[in-house]
Order: sequence, then structure tokens, then C-alpha cells
Amino acid sequence: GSKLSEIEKYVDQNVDDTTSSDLRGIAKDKNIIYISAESVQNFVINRKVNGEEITPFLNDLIKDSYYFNNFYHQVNLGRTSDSEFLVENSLYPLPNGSVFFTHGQNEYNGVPEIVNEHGYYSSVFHANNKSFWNRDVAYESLGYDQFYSQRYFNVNEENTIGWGLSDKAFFDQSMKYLKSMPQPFYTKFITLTNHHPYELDEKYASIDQFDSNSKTLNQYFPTVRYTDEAIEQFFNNLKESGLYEDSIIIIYGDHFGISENHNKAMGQYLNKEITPYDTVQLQRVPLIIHIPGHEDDRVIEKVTGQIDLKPTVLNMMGIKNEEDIMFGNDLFADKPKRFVAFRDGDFVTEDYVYTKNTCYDRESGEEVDGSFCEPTKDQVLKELNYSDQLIYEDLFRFQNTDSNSADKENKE
Ligand code: GP9
Repeated sequence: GSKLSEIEKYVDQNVDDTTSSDLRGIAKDKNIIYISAESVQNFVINRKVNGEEITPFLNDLIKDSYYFNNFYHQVNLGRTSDSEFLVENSLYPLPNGSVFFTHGQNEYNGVPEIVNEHGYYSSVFHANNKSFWNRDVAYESLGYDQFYSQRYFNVNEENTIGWGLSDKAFFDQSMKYLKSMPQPFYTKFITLTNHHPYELDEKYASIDQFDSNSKTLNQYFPTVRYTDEAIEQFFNNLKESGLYEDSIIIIYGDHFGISENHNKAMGQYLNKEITPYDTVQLQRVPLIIHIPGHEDDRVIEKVTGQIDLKPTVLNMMGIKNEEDIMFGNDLFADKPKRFVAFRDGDFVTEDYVYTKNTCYDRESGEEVDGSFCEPTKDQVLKELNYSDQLIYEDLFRFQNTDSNSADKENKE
């Protein structure tokens, strides 16, 4: 009741819901294909290792796409599942543990459910056991029509790398399902090969490892390249199948791959000492929005985060969802965001980076007086707290207007 109204009022007054971007409605009746790229950080984009490009395909794709180079992951302990939660709900993940596990059965206004009401078929492809991260349960609440989990794939010794089915085999085997899927569809492919500890048999590696004291960082580069090649192959398959022209493809990194434990080796690779400021900047992951037919190179430097994908995609689809509570903004809106908040209360604005109780100038990385970050600090904590209340108290039960949730409310 009153708590929900307080949060709705906060969102109305503070979260800009501008929908007037040039891209509004561009995805109407098109398929949306997300690729959640496991552990791919932004620092690999347009960089080399041992003189070789790490992600040649993505680097090329960026030239024909919208590329957000200050896009941050915002996950916490729920890692990939937290990124999914952010992307489908525009809410923050929880402070302790994966929200898919702790509150996977809540009522949500997930994008899969919303687009379903507008005639889209919604699905996820991920070749892991369906109950990993409690996905089978949480996906029900988000409203997916179909989850192509491990049992939909032929996984054998030959096509297994690291955690499971190799990304190349995964995309290949997915095509038969995708080709017969009712259109328009809203779907997400979650890759797996580039997963810690990044073990890749030499016969699959197109580039050499890095040479440092961190085996993790050394091995990271060839597995990232493997995923880059798998995505390229998927684009080729989409083109061959004829689905490409009718689809919009959105690729994002789900979360960091190299933790702070490897700062020394990372410093060696980037040729600088890694400060707390740099650690925040290393939380940037690539975001590439590829719209066939819109093939000019646009780098968007605005500070953005995973929480912004839901309002962006709904606006691109031309879907108005006025009653919803979202903390993100349309990525294509002109206005800067107030902040990109991380789960621990750290944040980034256009001007500042706040971490470890220190305020830094975002452009220079120089420490500045704490008073510059102070006002935003309080807003961030307030907003995280509101998001948590929505989840802890399952407040969307009372917000939804569909008959199902009205029933639930009556039974309380
Ligand atoms: C597991 C995959 C990886 O199914 O999504 O999860 P992560 O360990 O990155 O959260």
C-alpha cells in the first residue's frame, strides 16, 4: 500500500522516463536477439595481445552499430543471474546472494511477460542445467514462454569446453529452434565458454596466451577470442537463415571476468598501476546494439548500465509501460543519467567515480574533494533501498493490474 506509493512517487520524480529518442519504435515487429557474453569486459575491445586483436569480429561489428563504451555491469553475488535480473526488470540485484534464488518466485514485470502481451514469443537459450541459478523457477516469474536449457542440446565429449557445450556448438545447435520459432520473438543467448578459469584446449585457441604471473588473465584472452568467433559464426548463420534482416541484435558483457586479485597482472597488461578508480573503470562491459540497415558507426560515451536495457528495449519496440517501476533510463535519451549505482553503494556519474570512500574525477582519475560525491552518495543508497523493498516485500503483487495478481492480492 503506502510503501509502494512512496516508491512510485520517488520513481516519478527522480527517474527520467524520456521516451522521445530517434529510435523509438524502430524494433516494432522485429525480433530482439540478446547475446549475454559470459565474462567479457570492455577492456578487450579494440585491444591487442601479443600483437593480435582479441575480438576482431566485435571490433568490426562496432563500426556498423551503436557501441556504448561507458556501460557498466551492476551485478553482485548472483553474477550472470543478477545481470539477467537487471536486464529484464530494471531493478537492482540484492545485497546478499542471487535474487533468482532468494526471490525467484516473486511477482515481476519482466520484459518477457510484457512483450508477450504485445504478441512476442519470449525465450532463453543456455546450455546449462535448467536449475542452475534457479533459472527454471525465476524464468517462470519473468514470463518466458520457453527455456532451451542443456537438455535441448546434444552435449558430448567432442563439443564440450570448460563448463559445458562450447559456444560454437551452442549457437550452431540453436539455429534449428530459432528458425522454427514464431515471429516476432524476444530471445536471449547466454554464452558459457569464456568462464573462469578460462581453460581452452590449444586446438581451439586462435591466439596465444598473455604472459604474466596470473594464469587466469593469461588464459582469458584466447577464450574471449573463442567467444568472439562463436558470435561471428552466429551472425553468419542468422544471415543464411534470413532471420538477420528482421532482427535487432544486442550484445552485452554480463559481468567482470578478471577480479581484483589479478590487479598486478592486469596492470602489466594495461601498462599502468591499477588504482581503486581503475577497478571501477574495469567494471565496464561492452554493449553493442546492432540494427541491420542502420549501419553507421556511433560510439555513445554516455555513462550507462545494465539497468537501462529494459526501458531502452521497450522504447525501441514502441511499448509504453507507464505503470511500471523501473530505475533505468532509455540509453538513447539525450539527458545524462543521474548515476550508475553499484550494489555496494559505489557509483559513477558523468563527472565522478565514487569508490572506497573516495571521490575521483571521472575523466582524469584524480582524487577530488569528497563533497563533490556527497549528494549523489545519499541518493544512491536511497534508491538501492527502494529497489530492495520492492523485492523483499514482493510489492509488484499490489502494483500489477492483471487478473492473476489481483487474485493474489485478494488472498493476502
Ligand atoms: C552458468 C553461467 C555462468 O549457467 O550462466 O554463471 P556465472 O558463474 O558467470 O554467474
